[in-house]
Amino acid sequence: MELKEAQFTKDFINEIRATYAVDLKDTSPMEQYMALGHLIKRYNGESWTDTSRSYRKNDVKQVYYFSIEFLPGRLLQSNLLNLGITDVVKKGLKNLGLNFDKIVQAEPDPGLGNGGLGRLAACYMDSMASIGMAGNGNGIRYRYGLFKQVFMNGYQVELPDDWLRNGNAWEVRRENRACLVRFGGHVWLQEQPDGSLKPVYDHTDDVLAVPYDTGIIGYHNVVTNTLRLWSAELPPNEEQTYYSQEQRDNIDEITKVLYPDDSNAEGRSLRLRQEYFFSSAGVQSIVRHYAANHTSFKHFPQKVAIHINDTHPTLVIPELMRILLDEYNCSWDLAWQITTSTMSYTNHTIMQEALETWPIGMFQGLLPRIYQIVEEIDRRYRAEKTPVFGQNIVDRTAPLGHGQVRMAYLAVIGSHSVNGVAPLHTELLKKDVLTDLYRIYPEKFNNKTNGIADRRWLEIANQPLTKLIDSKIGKKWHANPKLLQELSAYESDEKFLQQLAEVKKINKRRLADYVQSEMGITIRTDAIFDVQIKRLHAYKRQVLHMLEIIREYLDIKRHPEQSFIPHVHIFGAKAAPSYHYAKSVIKVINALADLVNNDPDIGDKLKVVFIPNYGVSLGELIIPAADISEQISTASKEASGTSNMKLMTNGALSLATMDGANIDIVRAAGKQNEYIFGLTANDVYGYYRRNDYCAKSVYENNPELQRVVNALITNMIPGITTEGHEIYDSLLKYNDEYFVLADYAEYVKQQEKIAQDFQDTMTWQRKSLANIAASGTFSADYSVARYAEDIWQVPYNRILK
Ligand code: GFP
Repeated sequence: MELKEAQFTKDFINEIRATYAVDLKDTSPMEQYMALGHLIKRYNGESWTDTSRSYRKNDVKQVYYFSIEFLPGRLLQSNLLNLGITDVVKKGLKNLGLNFDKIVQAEPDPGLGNGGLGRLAACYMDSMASIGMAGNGNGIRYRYGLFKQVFMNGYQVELPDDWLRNGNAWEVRRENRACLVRFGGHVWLQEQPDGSLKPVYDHTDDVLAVPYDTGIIGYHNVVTNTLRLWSAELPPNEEQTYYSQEQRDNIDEITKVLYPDDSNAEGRSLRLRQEYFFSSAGVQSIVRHYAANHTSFKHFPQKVAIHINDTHPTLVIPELMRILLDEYNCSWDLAWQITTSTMSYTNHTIMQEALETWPIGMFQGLLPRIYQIVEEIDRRYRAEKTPVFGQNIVDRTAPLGHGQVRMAYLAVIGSHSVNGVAPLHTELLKKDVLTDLYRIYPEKFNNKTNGIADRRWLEIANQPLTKLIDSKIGKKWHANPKLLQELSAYESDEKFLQQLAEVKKINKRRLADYVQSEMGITIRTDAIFDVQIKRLHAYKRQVLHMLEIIREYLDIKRHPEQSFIPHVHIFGAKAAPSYHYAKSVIKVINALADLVNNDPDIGDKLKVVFIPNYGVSLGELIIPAADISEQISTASKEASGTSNMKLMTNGALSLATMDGANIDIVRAAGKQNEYIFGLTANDVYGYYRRNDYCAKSVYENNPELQRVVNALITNMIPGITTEGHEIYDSLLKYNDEYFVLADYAEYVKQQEKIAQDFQDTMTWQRKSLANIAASGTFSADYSVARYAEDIWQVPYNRILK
């Protein structure tokens, strides 16, 4: 958009006065941020209105991306960037004597997700708008985001994340679009005069779903899509119904807090209510919008695509069936044909724990009408498929089985497309996790490799690198990130490689300053910054990284005279509150950090930094500073990974197993530019087949490994007791479920190679450049373009091949 500095400063001062009734000099950064947010929202109002109007007027097919998590990160900078007004606003604020960075920091970072799943959804929202595609998000407006993580005595403590305390500058509450969602009660089918059956509901608990919309601004293209987050409230009280405190609390808790754990059984009924709540509200609003402009539902799938991001929103399938059957009198066959043509599903994990199932009793009690529909889907599925595929396979795959509603199976059966998120993952879905359903519906399965919002991870997070790249290849790559490939031409340009090294230094300095001021730890910027940032989970193997730190520590202690390339190990990770083992890992790493960082024999050769409260904003600080990207999951377990892509695009070299999208990164950037080690997925499956993995014998045959692992149970690491034993036992007593010991020796070898190679700056920077240049292919712009072409069948404007 066009904006003159004088106009901006005038508008900004007026906004401050109108909102806070004070002079600029008396405002806090939070107030300045809020005023700026309101102003930008107002500037963009016309384009948001125009986008919605044009979708309606041209009857454009729209995608609705349903996700129980969205991790959008702070929006101020990305909105300025996408509107093309960053410089004017920065200059204007500077001339008013304000500190732009402080204003940026004042924005709360909405933690409406646990990890990669939620961040992917947010990257896709940005890219859908940026390639000019009609793509909307549907999710939950959690009153409290994922907990704020602090460490007390090295233990993770969870504090509430009150992100809405000062209001939310970007959202619009749309009470006039609210709808009712029904839970519980009784339902029966009553015969109508025309012979049809209609459900009659009795004693239901109704909840009002109120949407809050946030405009998702496209990159330099005047498109603004909508992210719609639903909030649960008391229904309008026309009959003066009395609500007890318990009833109020029951409604309130539906959208109170992000369910922070996908591995335990607690709060499962609440989780199911959350899932139906936003699925139902979202589908109701889509159908209402469609019905306002069309008389027949026959062509619904030509106008609407609904995407199920992981199993959580699977109930959009029976919910759309319910609306078509009960409210629009469609026949079952027509409703089913419409529903399956509209729905598509992405699976994000092969971990059994995340394939949701619900006990039938609980499901039926909470959602009686939806259960009837799922039962009928199940009955028809069995009737149709048993004669062709036989009883066994159908029993194994039907939506209902073993007393459970099986969400992943329902999602596959009710969708026309099922995709994994990296080639290996999709293959494993076909061969293992969903293999029976693949036999029945081979045509539904396809791969869509994940992608990232490059512009956030480079242009916002890494401005020094962006400037350097622009100075060489211009700015066209901002809209078409594959053009980063043009950087390859500079691989022998020593001056450029030197500049690349300087950029990395600047980013490392920025992170080092943060670590100094927030954690009181001094780290040297000429050390290797070795970064592992992701959810804490046993399969992601933070423990392997921990063992490496112990090894380096013991090495320096035993050979203090030997030269040692300084190494800083940087972690960012939250553990689900009830995931005991993950919390023990955090405690041990923190205890190890205390030991290492304060040992005078170690000095500044080795440092360990576990930065608390990892999230999108901290990612923006850490990623540009990384030399090494730790992607060390047990092969076959990480569906794709996306931090691997963000780190690559910022010039980090991957220390990685051949898992998820690491494989594709290696293919794109060249194996010689990464550090690859460990078992392959085939090796892991071989162990499963033969059942012959013996962690103990690996341990017994490697004296160095013994020393390292034993450190967990001797008193070497002060301040830990049971935690060290717990990890030790997981490795030896319980036979190392994630093959940490099997991969240890090769991992160490690669770490030693890294230390060696790091000393040759030119060669290192050449490898780093190869990663940056090859990273454009992992832009989410291309990923969503592939979804648009192959799955959703929706048009988009920007040409992307
Ligand atoms: C999950 C998977 C990752 C995958 C993302 C997005 O993320 O491999 O990249 O979903 O598809 F595990 P996490 O919740 O584990 O971060």
